[in-house]
Amino acid sequence: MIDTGRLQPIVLHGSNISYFTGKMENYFRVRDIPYELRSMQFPGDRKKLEKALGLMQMPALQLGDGRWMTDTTKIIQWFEASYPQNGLVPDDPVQRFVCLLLEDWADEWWWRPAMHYRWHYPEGAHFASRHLAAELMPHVPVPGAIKRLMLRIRQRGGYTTGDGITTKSVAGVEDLFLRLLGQLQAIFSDRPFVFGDRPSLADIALSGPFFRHFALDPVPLEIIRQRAPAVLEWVARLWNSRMDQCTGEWLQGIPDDLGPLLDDIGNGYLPYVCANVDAVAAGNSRFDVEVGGVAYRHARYSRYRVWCLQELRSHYLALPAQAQAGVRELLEKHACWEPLWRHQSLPLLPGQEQGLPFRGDTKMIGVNE
Ligand SMILES: N[C@@H](CCC(=O)N[C@@H](CS)C(=O)NCC(=O)O)C(=O)O
Repeated sequence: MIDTGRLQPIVLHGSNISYFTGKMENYFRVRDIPYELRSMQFPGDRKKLEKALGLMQMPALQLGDGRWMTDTTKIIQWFEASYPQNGLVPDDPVQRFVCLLLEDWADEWWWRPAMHYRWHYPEGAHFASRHLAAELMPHVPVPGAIKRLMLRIRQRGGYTTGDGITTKSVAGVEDLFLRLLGQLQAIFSDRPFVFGDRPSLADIALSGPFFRHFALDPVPLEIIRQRAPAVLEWVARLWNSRMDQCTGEWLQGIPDDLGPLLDDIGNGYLPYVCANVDAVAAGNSRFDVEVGGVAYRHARYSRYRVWCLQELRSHYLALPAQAQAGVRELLEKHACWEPLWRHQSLPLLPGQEQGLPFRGDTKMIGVNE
């Protein structure tokens, strides 16, 4: 177990069916860092977190010395820098970059399909609205049926139909998920984790969409059972893994079966990120974009994702020259290079997100802002 005594007690405020809370829990378990999960309570926690962190998003972490933290990506980077032994980011610089790219993609691109499966289908919306109303809003003095309805309207309006998905694009969004399952089924039939015999940050990031969404919500869970049982095994394997007990090694190089994931990043995710940059630069809080054969209408812009692109560029620029050449070749092969650098300058706010993980400036998607 890592000796985090000076940081204890670590309290993770979130929900036990939340995407990013689930990612953080997988991280703490794999690194064997003790934590207590506490359900956020609304509306009270909103004001408290806005004051402490500058914004309210889930999860929020409180350290024993009273400091609050936000943003799983930066929180994990902070813990990894504080406890570098047996870390989750491979030493090989090319693998390291790919690992960070996969993290960003798992965080940002799979959010929408995960929310779609949860809130579009009555069985998902019924389960999740009941659960969240009871977990997060037990003291709100309105009837349960109203709370559940409010949650459904908020989540759909914020993250599914309100974030670009139309009746015409549902089939395309679901095809993305089916394709991902095929790709991951091949990977996890070959080896236990994305980069070999030990978990990496890429596995932790993929636990965001999978642990509390795809492998929990009724509709996608049944699809996984039927089509991708090796993925279901991986979800449980990761949850039950402890880095300190892992004797396995990471692979050498980038395995060929990661190629299809990179192709999808280059043809779907990064072109979407570029369209988001255009929208932010133009001050359009909504935009239309067609990527990877799926048309999104009135997607919400995200200032946070402009910063994510900047982060990916910084990770690349921080690589040693020889590794930069190798990464560039790989990214070019999978259509990722051009969109990564398409915009010469990025429309960031002054000092945007420089306070992370102790203070945030923008939410991933500014619903209700
Ligand atoms: N980049 C953030 C994203 C966190 C996030 O967006 N969490 C969702 C819930 S899982 C949220 O708080 N959404 C804000 C809202 O619904 O108001 C992270 O990595 O922690």
